[in-house]
Amino acid sequence: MKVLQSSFAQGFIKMANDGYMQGWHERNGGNLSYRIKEAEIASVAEDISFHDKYMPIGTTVPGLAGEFFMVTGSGKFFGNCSMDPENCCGIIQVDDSGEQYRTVWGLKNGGRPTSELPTHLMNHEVKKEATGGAHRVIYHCHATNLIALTFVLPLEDEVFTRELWESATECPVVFPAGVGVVEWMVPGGREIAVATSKLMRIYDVAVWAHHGMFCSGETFDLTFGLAHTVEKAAEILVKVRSMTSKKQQTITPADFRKLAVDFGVKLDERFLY
Ligand code: 2HA
Ligand code: ZN
Repeated sequence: MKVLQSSFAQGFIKMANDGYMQGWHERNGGNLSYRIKEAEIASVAEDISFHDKYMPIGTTVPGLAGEFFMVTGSGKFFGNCSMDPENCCGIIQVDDSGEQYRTVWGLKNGGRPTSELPTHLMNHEVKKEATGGAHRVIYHCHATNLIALTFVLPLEDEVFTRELWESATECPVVFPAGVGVVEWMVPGGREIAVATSKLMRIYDVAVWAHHGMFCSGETFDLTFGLAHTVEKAAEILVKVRSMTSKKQQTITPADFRKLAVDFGVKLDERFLY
């Protein structure tokens, strides 16, 4: 089978387009990666070529040795992924040392994987271990309202988690572990990758101050839905704060504890201050 006939590639491209339609991917903003299953890569073997040379990842991910990833390309526009997937997206393989990758499909005309490859792969490595291999999708988007909040809320996990949870009842059910916050850092390198993957050990969402968010999940639907839920809550909070500096009423810590019992989720008391 050709890569573009596979359900994983079609799901990848649909998610990129869904994010674009939300307005979270201006120009070349954002990036997406998917850790491909063994059976999936075997099913597209006829379309894979091992002729490209290995390039440095920019960090070391020994836990991902030999794994294949579908990724968006550096400088490529999410809005073009569905129209021109072989140029805008690619499949890469990590080498046995976890220090290099090679392109085995797509990224035509000398394209390279996303500039955030170190963060994507370090997140994948952490999540693969933390979820027993269940998480396969890492998604970075420039969600407008969440970015706006990073200018007005203290950059603390406890504050972002609690404010987002209060903004929509479903939030603590969708991201019961909460969200982590990375202070402003230069994007694209190893340092921000280390800071982000540290948070990803605990959370499925990491906020990048004045930049965007990273989400991790099992499937394209769940990962996109997670980003969508976080951004919807952020939008509600932006509207509330635009109307008033003081909430008349809200969801209280006691309410969250009741919700946790009924929905069978564990909410860390750290967020129920
Ligand atoms: O341009 O979003 O963080 C891609 C990015 C970098
Ligand atoms: Zn970005």
